[in-house]
Amino acid sequence: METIFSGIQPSGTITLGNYIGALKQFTELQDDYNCYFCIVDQHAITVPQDRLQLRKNIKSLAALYLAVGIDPEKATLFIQSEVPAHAQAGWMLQCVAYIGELERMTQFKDKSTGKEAVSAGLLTYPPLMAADILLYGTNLVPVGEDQKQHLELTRDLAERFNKKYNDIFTVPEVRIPKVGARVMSLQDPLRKMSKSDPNSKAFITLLDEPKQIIKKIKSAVTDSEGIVTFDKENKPGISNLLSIYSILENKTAAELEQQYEGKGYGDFKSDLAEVVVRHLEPVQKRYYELIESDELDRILDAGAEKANYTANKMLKKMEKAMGLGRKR
Ligand code: ATP
Ligand code: LTN
Repeated sequence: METIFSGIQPSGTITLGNYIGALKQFTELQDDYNCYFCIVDQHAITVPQDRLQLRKNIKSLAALYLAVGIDPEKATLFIQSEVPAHAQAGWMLQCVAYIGELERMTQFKDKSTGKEAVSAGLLTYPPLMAADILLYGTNLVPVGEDQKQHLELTRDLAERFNKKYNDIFTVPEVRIPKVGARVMSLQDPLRKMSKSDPNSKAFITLLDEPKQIIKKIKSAVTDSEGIVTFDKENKPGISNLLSIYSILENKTAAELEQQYEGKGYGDFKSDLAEVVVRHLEPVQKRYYELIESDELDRILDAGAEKANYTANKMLKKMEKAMGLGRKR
């Protein structure tokens, strides 16, 4: 069986964007691959986090992974900081990466522009991500569109290491969904929906209450034309809402355009809100059962044990290839 690895930052409650771009793929792939799904808390601290909130977000993200359908019998679910090999391998890969290529990463540019203090970790984020992936001999990495560039860098680092030291890494492929790879902000449809957006009206989280969902969708920015058609260039707002609807209900944009012919944005938005609420209802029910139970800790303990075992084997190979430590 081939191996899959992917990670999500516990930097807030996950959004419909994370679900559609990433998590939905995870649940579809877990039957056919040996899967590792990670809560990348060390990546989250590349920008300031509140300690207590971070703790809460980590547990909450673990419960959400399970609530959307990740099965711990099939996939390994674990917390990055509980597998020290990630940080160790991340350091080694920092020494393989060039500053110039890290500075070219658009996520770095987006998150650092205009900030007074930018952590060094924000710059060296991608080698840690590469470590996450390469430690498990990963073949495939399911992510949203925004991570494509990081994946290309991961492949470059793997190839560079293999050539320079020893041929130990599998060079992973990226898997980006055909539709929904980039769900846009509800307030600015030219920017991606992001769970750490300071404006909470810009995103819908998987834990939003029906009333909030209805309000956020109603106030989503569209255009003044009032015709429900898919035109990403000229009508990015309504096109984004159409994409969300289309993915959740498994209908094409053309089918939806037909369904809403002659109707305005008001009708379309209230139906979309109903669709979102209906999809999230069972997820939230399962989430609140899990978050109160001991089951979650048991699953994360077992996940960390399994991940440590696999990751340490690759870490030893990396150390040997680079000549670290003593000969054993
Ligand atoms: P942050 O706001 O803290 O940067 P984020 O919401 O961008 O977080 P991540 O934790 O960085 O989310 O990403 C988790 C996964 O969700 C990744 O695979 C990423 O590509 C995907 N993803 C994030 N935002 C979107 C989006 N708007 N549309 C589709 N996929 C997305
Ligand atoms: N960089 C990703 C999160 C992430 C990840 C990973 C994704 C960290 N490590 C390994 C896939 C594989 C992000 O910001 N979305």
